[in-house]
Amino acid sequence: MAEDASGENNQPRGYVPPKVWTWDKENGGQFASINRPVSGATREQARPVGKHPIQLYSMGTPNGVKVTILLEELLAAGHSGAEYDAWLIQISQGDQFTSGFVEVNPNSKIPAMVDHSFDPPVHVFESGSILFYLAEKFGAFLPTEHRARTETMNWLMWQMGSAPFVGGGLGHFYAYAPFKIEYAINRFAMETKRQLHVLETRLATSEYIAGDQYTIADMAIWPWYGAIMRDAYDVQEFLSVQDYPNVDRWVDLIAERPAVKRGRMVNRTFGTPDSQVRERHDASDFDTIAG
Ligand SMILES: N[C@@H](CCC(=O)N[C@@H](CS)C(=O)NCC(=O)O)C(=O)O
Repeated sequence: MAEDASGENNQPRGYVPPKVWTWDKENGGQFASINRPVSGATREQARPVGKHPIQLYSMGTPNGVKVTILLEELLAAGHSGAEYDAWLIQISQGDQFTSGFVEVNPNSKIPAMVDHSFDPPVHVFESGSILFYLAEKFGAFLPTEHRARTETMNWLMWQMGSAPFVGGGLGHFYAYAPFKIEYAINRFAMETKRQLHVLETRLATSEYIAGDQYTIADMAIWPWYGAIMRDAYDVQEFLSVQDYPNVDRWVDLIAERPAVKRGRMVNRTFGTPDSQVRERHDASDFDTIAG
């Protein structure tokens, strides 16, 4: 750590990190009140279980939508075993800290999934792991040919490692932090633009992320970078997103898919009422909302 005993150059001015950090106050940022420096359940509550083997516990954020897009794509491709119940986990109300959720994901983040077609049921957490699990289970959206499969996994892992700089970095400091910190915003704006340029370069020579096939890599990357290109954090002008025409082309290409349109609606808690299927237990739940 750079030394500045007086804290004169720090923000806020005069702040010097103590020798040992203690949890003595909330940081004031949006969502601050639900976070704690320890893991584990804060209240006893069993998870609901519906009629299908696949039980999803999630919310319609970019990380949640990755999985509902894949499930809807699997169903559209005729994999009827991918029928699922999607239960809403309201993270602003701390549902991710209920005992039933923590049993599945000790990290208390959506999405989490349980596959009841095994005894005992299989617990799956981390969106990338869920995408890989389902793609393997149904033999879909993950190429079997060595190079194409490796390329898909490269980009899937790229997304898992990169998007936290966008959401937890730029999104947090540009939109959610209680005050604007130039240093933090510059650092994460630079990184987000660098990542968009990585995608721009790739998509200049490739129709989809991993090559000429639509894969779980597209499903992982689109919810985050599609949102950054279109409406997330009100940051589009700030980032000059018009500088990424190939990303723009690909964002529309994915957005037009009927299964993507359905997947985006599941566990959604914002937007117009007719865009929200808060819980999904049957394909007809989309008709109810449309009607
Ligand atoms: N790496 C995880 C990230 C999941 C994640 O950050 N989920 C957020 C919503 S998008 C969450 O559950 N936040 C609740 C909390 O932080 O308490 C994944 O991809 O599954």
